[in-house]
Amino acid sequence: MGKYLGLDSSTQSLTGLIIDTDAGQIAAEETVNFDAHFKVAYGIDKGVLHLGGGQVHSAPLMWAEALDLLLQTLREKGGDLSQIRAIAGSGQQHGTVYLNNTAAKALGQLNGEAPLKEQLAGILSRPTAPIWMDTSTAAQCEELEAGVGGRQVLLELTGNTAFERFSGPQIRRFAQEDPDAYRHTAYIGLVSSFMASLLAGKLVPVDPGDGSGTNLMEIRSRQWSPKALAACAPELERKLLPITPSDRPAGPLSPYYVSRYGFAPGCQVFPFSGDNPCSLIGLGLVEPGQVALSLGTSDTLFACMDQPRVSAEGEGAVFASPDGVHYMALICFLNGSLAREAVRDRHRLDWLGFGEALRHTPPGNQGALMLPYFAPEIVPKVARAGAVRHHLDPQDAQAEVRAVIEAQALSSRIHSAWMGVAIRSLCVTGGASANEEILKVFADVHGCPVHRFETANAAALGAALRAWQGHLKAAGTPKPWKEIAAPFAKPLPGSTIQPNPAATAVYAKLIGEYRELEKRHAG
Ligand code: ADP
Ligand code: XUL
Repeated sequence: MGKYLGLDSSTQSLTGLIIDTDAGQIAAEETVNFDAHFKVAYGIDKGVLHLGGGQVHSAPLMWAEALDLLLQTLREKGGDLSQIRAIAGSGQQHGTVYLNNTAAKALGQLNGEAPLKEQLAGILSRPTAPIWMDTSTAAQCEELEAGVGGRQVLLELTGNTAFERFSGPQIRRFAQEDPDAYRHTAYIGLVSSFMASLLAGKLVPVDPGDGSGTNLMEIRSRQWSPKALAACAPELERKLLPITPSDRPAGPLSPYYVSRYGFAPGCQVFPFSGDNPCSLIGLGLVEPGQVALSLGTSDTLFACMDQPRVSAEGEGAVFASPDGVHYMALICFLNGSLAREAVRDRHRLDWLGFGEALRHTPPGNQGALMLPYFAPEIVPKVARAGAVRHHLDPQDAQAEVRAVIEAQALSSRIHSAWMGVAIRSLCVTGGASANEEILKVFADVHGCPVHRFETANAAALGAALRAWQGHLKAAGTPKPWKEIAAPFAKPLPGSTIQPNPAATAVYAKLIGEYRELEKRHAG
């Protein structure tokens, strides 16, 4: 028992969450928002860099700087970090980090006298990292599928068809566009493995949960697929960090953190996983059939599964669960919070006004519909940005608000059919899960209760739970996942939102019309 730290390195922020397993409570939770601290220094907007032509990157050195700032804040506000026994983490999925041959040495020599950013400034062979919002790799997706013998082969091998945001196509594009820099790349890792490496002071492998989001991992053996690596880029087998089980200790925390922030020398570091796989754990989805919704920068709907059921049409993705046994089905919508913000800002509203608009408009929006493609969409695949309005007055702020939320909820229902899981309830997390009016629409469209939790950051909580589980297992006193999740991943009493049957009936009729509209415009 003791305290465990979970970190979530997401698109717009870095969060640290400490659990106290003796008290069965969250002991501290702090967030560093990237734009609030680093907007000018790194030229970011909402955590990312738009480089043109669909390329969306972020800055690994900014994440390192954020880690120093977060740990300083946690020490100031969260108390004595020497009580933390182990740390695990979560990273935005699919993003790739490219390191040169000085990286391992620099990580191993971190010295508590100077910040990470100063000591690690020279380790990148590519200064920025392409992330999940990048849509520039359509050609590489086709090439990767063809290279392994076709789309169906890649699907069977890795559980996924090729996606523009997945790491494999991103690596291939880099190798093609900048072969010199690719040649000088000694190691390629993910956002998750990069953050874990900063903590362990050495290169930490990739976990299978996040490895699944590369198009390069055999989904059943949870190992890199030699066939996919060969089809992706030269010498990738040598450059790509290996895969390790999610609960195998990566090593002790680097002395850097002991001297700078007062951690105990024996504090263990566990591999980081993807943010969605960690949310799966943080919401207690450790048995098949349970379904969750994350309303973060992206909106994702996901479920725990026994077997890696695949989405042949490319509607969804399949990842290995970091519980080491199960799988997760996931649908990712790019137009999540940023689409909600686009409507909010267009009509000069705040979140309170946004909620008011939902309260004052009827389910079904009197026939007004929107396809909320403020940016290119992942599901359904929409290559070019452009919101579509159908019987919707663009000047009618209230109708616009309802239209964007109904579209998101209807789309999540339409595109979840392939998962083959009956949605009887939805566990929610992510920044927008604070908005009750938004959740009511999701409850009505899915016709099921929506459960809320103490923290809206299930990814960081899941990471902390993974640290606890890994630490117990390494000590020879393992605990079943159900018992690990139970004290923390439980809905807040009295917070469940029930569907309104009349509204559910309206949406049951509307769904066909929405599907038709989508078919006319997607592609
Ligand atoms: P990520 O982990 O992807 O970086 P978060 O889960 O932290 O994202 O969610 C951040 C988003 O939450 C912001 O972009 C913002 O739009 C949204 N958000 C925060 N509060 C509210 C609210 N009250 N209503 C709707 N959306 C909100
Ligand atoms: C999932 C996905 C996003 C990122 C960022 O496939 O691309 O949800 O993990 O949160």
